[in-house]
Amino acid sequence: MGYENILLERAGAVAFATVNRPKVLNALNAQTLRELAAAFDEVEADPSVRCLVVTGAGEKAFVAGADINELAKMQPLQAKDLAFAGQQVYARLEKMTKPSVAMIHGFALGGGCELALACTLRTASTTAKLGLPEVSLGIIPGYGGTQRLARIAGPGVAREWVLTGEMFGAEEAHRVGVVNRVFPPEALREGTLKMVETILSRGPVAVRLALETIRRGMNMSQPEGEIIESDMFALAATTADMREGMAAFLEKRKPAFQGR
Ligand code: CO8
Repeated sequence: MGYENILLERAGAVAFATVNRPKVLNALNAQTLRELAAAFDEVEADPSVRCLVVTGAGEKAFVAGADINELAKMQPLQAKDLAFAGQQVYARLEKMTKPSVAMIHGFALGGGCELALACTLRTASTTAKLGLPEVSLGIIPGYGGTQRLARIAGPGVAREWVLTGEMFGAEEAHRVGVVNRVFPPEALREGTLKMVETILSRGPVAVRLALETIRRGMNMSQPEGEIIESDMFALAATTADMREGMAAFLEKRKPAFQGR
């Protein structure tokens, strides 16, 4: 598919999906959300891609939220449909079999913060500002933010962020566990890619199984989650990657994983 509002680029095993509407701080209108959904499908279907980095174009913003020009016109049932449609797009991202990293510089607000929360991991530059300012507009987060923030950082943090609508700097977001790693602006890309390279150097099947196990376990009790874990552990034990990983350790060499 041809994209107008996003850029989808590949560099080796890493794909970059960049929201590209810098004049409106990469605000997400309906078309941009549709394009993101198509990009997630494309990345998932491409066996040469093993990790997705999501980011925003321009100096000022990752994504400053849903496009308020569109939101301002919505009626209640339309609002429900819009929220539901966006939730499906973000669920698509979250359920990908490949890890995703939100690389955040500048503003990540509202639907933009929620986009970052739907990624597997988040890196940020020291200049990043994150938040869920929806209550300032008389609405609440509608792209999964109330649910994901509470799961990632706990209900106390979710209540603080959602009820105050304030913006939080990268260091604070890191302190409460929303952001995994913080870098100076000039080192954000390199630092993010270094983390990605580390993940890519591990057993590919193991990474995929671990990702799925954590995601599925988030929505069930611990004993149920541990059943998934032992099943996935057994599946990992059937792989050539497991034999290679253990042989490499015992032979004191680097593993050459084949992803099977
Ligand atoms: N939507 C539309 N346009 C936007 C948005 C946005 N979210 N954010 C910024 N813009 C536009 C501005 O209107 C401005 O356009 P113009 O140049 O034509 O006036 C341009 O981007 C630059 O922005 P500013 O001049 O405002 O830049 P500042 O540096 O002064 O301020 C801020 C930056 C603080 C980020 C400010 O732009 C701002 O507060 N933006 C809105 C942030 C916000 O409230 N985001 C949440 C939106 S609601 C949401 O995301 C809900 C998600 C769930 C929806 C579920 C159902 C549909």
